[in-house]
Amino acid sequence: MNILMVNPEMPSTFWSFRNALKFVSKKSSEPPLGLLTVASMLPKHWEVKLIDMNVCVLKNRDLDWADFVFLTGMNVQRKSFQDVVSRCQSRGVKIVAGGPMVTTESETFTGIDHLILNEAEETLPGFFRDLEDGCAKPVYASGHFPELQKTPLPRWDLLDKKKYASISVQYSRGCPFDCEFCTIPLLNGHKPRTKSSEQFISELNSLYRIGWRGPVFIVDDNLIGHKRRLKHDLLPALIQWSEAKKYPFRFTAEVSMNLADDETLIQMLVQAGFEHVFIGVETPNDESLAECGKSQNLNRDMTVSVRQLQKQGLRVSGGFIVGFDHDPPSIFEKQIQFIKKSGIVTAMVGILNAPTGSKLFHRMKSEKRLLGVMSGDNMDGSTNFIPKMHPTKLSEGYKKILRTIYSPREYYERVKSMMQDFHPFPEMKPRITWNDIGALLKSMWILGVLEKGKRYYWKLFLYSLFQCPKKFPLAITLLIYGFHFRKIAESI
Ligand code: B12
Ligand code: SF4
Repeated sequence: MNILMVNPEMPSTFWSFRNALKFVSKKSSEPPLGLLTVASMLPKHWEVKLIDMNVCVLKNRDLDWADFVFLTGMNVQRKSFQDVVSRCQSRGVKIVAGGPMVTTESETFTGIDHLILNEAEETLPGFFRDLEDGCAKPVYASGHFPELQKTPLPRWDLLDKKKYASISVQYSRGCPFDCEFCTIPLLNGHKPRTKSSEQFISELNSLYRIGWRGPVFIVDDNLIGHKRRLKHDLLPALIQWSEAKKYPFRFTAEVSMNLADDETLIQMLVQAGFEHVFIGVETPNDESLAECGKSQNLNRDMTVSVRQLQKQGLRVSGGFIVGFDHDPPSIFEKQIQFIKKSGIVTAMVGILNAPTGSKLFHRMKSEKRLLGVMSGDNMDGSTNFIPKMHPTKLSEGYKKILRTIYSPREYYERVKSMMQDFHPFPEMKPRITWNDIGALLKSMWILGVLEKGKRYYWKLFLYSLFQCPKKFPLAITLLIYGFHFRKIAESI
C-alpha cells in the first residue's frame, strides 16, 4: 500500500506566525504530530509519505501515487481540507480522514471513504482488520479513551525538520477542568492520561538523536492536569535528562492558571527546561469567568499570578475572549488594561465561539441562538451564535482591543515591562544559530528602517542590549512576533 499523509493548509492567523517565520527562514511553526503518530501505527511494509501543505505543495503526482490519502485537520483548516477531499475524489483516490474536526463534526463530512474518529490508538486497528477482510466500514468511532502507553514514537523520519520553527511532543491527554466553550473534555476526557516518564524521555532521546535542538512544544491540553504524576515521575526524570544533556531543548506548554499557586512545581518546570507557558486567561470579568466555568481563574488577582510566573522564569502567553453573555460594555477597556497590567506580551484575543459538541454549543442550540459551525479562526472576528451584546458593538470593541494592544507603542511597552519581570533560568543559555543572526539583521532592516514604529524598535533594541543583554535574543524574537501580530491585527 502507498499511503500519503496530508496536513491541510492553515490560513494566516495570529497562531500561524507566518509573518514572523520569514525572519528565521522557516515555513511553519509546528509539524502535524497527529499524522506522525498515526504513521507509526501503519503496517511496517506500507510505503508512507507526508505532505504538510504548510511547508510544501500537494501535487497531483503525489495523489496519483497513493492508494489512500490519510487526511487530518482542525476546523481552522476546513477550506484546505475540503479542497483536498475534492481533488482526491476527482482523481479517484480513497480518503481516510481523522483528527479533531471530523471527530467533532462527523455528520457534516459526506463523501469521505472512511472516517476514523476519536483517538487512532483506539479506532485504527478495527479499520485495518476490516480492510484486510475486504469489509472496511465508512465510520469507526469509540467512546473509550486509550492509555497513552499504546501511543508509538512519532515517525520523525517523514519530516523535513529544517522547515519548522519548533517540534511538538505529547506527554498527556485530557484536562480535569470543564470550561463551557472547550471541546477537550469531549475529545480527550476529564481524567488526564499520561505517558510514563521512560516513554516520554525516549521520545526526547529520539528527537535529540535526529539532531533537533531548540524549541519543543509539549502539546498537552493542560500539562499540569495530573500534577502528582508530573511532580513525582516526569519532572525529576526530565530535570536529570536536561541537566545531563546541557539543556538542548527549550520547552513550551499549555497550563492552567492554578500553576501560580504551586511554587515547587514552577521551580521544577523551570529547572527541567521550561521557559514559556500558554494560559487561558480568558477575561478579567468575574461574572464571565463564572459563566464559562473557568473556576481556576476566579477569586484571584490574575495579574499577580502572571507576574509571579514570569518572575520565577516562565514567560506567559495568554488567550483572551470577549463576547460572553455577562460581558459589560466596558469589557473592551477592561481587557486592554488587564493585558497592559499583566505584562503578557503575546495576547491572543478572540471572540467567543461555540465549537461543535461543547457545552456552549448545546446551550446555544437550546436557547435558539446557534448560527452554524465555527470558522475555527479565532481572530477573524466572527462568531457562530447570536451574542447578547449588539454584534456591531462586539466587533468594534474587539477591533479596538487588537488595534490598541498591537500598536507599536503599547506592544513595546509590554515587552519592556515583561523583560523587567522575567527572570530566566541561568542554566538555560540562549543558543544563537546562523538563522538567529539572519533574523536579527532582517529585523534591523525591516522593523528598524522600513516599518512604522521604528522609534520603539530601536528604543527596545538599545534598552535590552545595554540593560539586560542576556535577554537581548528574547527581545528580538518578541519584536518580530509583534510585527506578525500587527500585520494580522491590521488585516482584521
Ligand atoms: C498543537 C495544537 C495546535 C498548534 C498546531 C500545530 C500543528 N501543526 O498541528 C497551534 C498552536 C498552531 C494550534 C492552533 C489552534 N488550534 Co490547536 N491544538 C493543538 C493541540 C493542543 C494539540 C494537537 C496535537 O498535536 N495533538 C497530539 C496528537 C497526537 O493528537 P491529534 O492531533 O488529536 O491526533 C490523534 C487523533 O486525533 C487521531 N488523528 C489525527 N489526525 C488523524 C488523521 C487520520 C487519517 C487518522 C486515522 C487519525 C488521526 O489520531 C491521533 C492519535 O490518537 C490540540 C488539542 C489536542 N489535545 O489535540 C488543539 C486543537 C487541535 N486546536 C484547536 C483549535 C480550535 C485551534 C485554534 C483554531 C485555536 C483558536 N481558537 O485560535 C488555533 C488555530 C490555528 C490557526 N492557525 O489559526 C482545537 C480543534 C477543534 C476542532 N474541532 O477542530 C483543538 C482540539 C483544541 C480544543 N480546544 O478543542 N493548535
Ligand atoms: S482548562 Fe483549558 S483545556 Fe481544560 S477545559 Fe478549560 S479550556 Fe479546555
